[in-house]
Amino acid sequence: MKKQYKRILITAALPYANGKIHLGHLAGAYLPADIYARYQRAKKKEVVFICGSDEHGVPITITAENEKTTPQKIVDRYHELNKQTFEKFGMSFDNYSRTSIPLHHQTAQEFFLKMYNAGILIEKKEKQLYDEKVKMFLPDRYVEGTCPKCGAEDARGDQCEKCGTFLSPNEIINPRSKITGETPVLKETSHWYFPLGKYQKRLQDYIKEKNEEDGWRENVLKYCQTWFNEGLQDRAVTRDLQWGVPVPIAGYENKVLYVWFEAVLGYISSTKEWSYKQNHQKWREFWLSEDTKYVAFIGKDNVVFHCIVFPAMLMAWNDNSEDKYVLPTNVPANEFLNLEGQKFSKSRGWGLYVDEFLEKYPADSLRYALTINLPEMRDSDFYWSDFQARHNNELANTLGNFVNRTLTFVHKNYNGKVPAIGKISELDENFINEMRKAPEIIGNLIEKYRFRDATLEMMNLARLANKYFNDAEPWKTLKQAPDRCSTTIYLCLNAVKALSILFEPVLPFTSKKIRKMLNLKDNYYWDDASELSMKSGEQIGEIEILFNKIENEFISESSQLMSEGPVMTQEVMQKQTVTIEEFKKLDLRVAKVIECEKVQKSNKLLKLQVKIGNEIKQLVAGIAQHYQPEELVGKNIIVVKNLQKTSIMGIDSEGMMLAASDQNGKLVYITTSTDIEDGSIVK
Ligand code: B3M
Ligand code: ZN
Repeated sequence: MKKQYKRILITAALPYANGKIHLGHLAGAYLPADIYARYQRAKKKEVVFICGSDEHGVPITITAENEKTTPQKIVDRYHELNKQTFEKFGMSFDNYSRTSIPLHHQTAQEFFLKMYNAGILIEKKEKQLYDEKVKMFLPDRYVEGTCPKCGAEDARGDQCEKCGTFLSPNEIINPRSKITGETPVLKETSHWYFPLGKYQKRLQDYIKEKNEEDGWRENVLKYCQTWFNEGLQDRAVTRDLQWGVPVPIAGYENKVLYVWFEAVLGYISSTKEWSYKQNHQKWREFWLSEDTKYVAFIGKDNVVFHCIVFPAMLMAWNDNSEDKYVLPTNVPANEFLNLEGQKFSKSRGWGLYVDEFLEKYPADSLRYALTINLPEMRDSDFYWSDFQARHNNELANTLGNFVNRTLTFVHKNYNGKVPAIGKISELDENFINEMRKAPEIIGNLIEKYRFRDATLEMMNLARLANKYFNDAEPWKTLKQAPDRCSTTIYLCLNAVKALSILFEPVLPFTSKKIRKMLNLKDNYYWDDASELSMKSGEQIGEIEILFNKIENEFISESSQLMSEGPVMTQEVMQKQTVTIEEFKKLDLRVAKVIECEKVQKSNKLLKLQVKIGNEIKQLVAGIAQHYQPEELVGKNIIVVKNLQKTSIMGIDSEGMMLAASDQNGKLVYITTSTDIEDGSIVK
């Protein structure tokens, strides 16, 4: 028997406030969490949906050092920015907090002290890496070097990005200080450890029980099993750092709590903040009750912290307190979203920032394209061409078209009033049945965290509705059989209403527009989607176009931005150090432009034929706003000759020309100071 819960607590991973939100973040944790929250609200469940900025830890201080500013400035900037981006994207958080607030510090310290006073924590003296130049210990990402597992040369002290292995700085081979590049020395320090191993059996039982109850994802279970197989180890919960939550005991004045120890507690402090803002104590009902279903949405890289570390911390608290915290009922972690076949990577400058994306395209189109393609079982990809096709063929041509043709028909032939329902034919009956079933089918998929499939079903209903409209041919029956016609249109209007409800979790902005067009309130119940509840004789609202087509040219220019270096490189961003071997992989050459012309239908692109020694190559470059084609002919430029071939607006590009923006924003090509023969190697 499925347990019946009184309320639902939903959390989404707290993003580090050291950078902007990109598409990978959305697909990992935020979009699924929002769909789930919106659906549960429509089911009239008592829901609280919690998030906030993770403002501590080495990722923040390193960003501050790179940008020569303070951690406070960094977190202030990104907290605001990310909060606004989430709003524009339609995230319906009940509270978006930050871990730098005093309430969070208190909450985290209270947890630490509870464990400390109960004698759970163990103090250990040990040698850790230390940078003598800046007189500082080097925890986590302050160390870089060779990965002991896969040999990658740029592994970070906390994790190797290449093979995903979690590491500790002492395991890194040939360690370097991230601050000075120097080889660190070993120096003694002391820290408090949480004995995770002691909880292993209970954690395994806990996951087994919750999996039986709520069906955990296979991939999540697999990650946990790997940890259990290796045997859980003691984990340090303090760090030699200045930035963070101070360790509240004597002798530890210069240390802070490990960011992962306190960040997960940010869910609790953010819920408290939500409560206190409204003068109630509801956070207690949500967190300290067995009647709460707690669902924690995260990306796969955070599984161990949410399925193992956090539950163990809550167990430790619960063993020593009257107040007992609820443990996650499920942790539906997603795999990664890649971009055009490559991993998102801040350090490599490959990614798409959400705020920049939303300046060009509607949030709902992005929500739809991402949801239909969520990495629920395995990694998936965002492709521009897919985004365009989803928007044009599904949102505009299927959903938008059905809503538009129905409402236009009502305005034109029924004075904008809901017509009456007459006798039901077999065709009508079948359509009514499909509408009846949809809320439950879609709802069940959402309850099972299968958001892709749920969205397919939503769009199927829109397809079916279009087919019904076609088969019923109201434009013919209008004169020949008016009663048939009004029944058809009455049912279509109910289908439009159903779609406004069922699509709302994925397309909240569109749903709102549809409801306005129908003159309906935004407050509804999910199951109303299956009722024929439109009232005959009532006036509907004005028609608005839901989705304008995205033209090829527009999308090509967006993807052009990426193929020349993604949108995110416009930001001041510290690029990762490369080795000389890595640099040598680039085949940079002097090339002579022999032909140059504008790319048709684009105002940004030029097509060039360049001569590199005895080879001719074709390049497409985004510099049409900066040069007339004839200005480039005969010039020597520098090109990356061995760049993977790509197609831009259907034209092959076999390399890349180098250019730099001047102080006026003009993109100028790079050349040599004397006229060198084309084909010469640039080194
Ligand atoms: N800030 C890591 C991340 O942004 C971390 C999540 C914290 S959840 C409590 O991926
Ligand atoms: Zn590795």
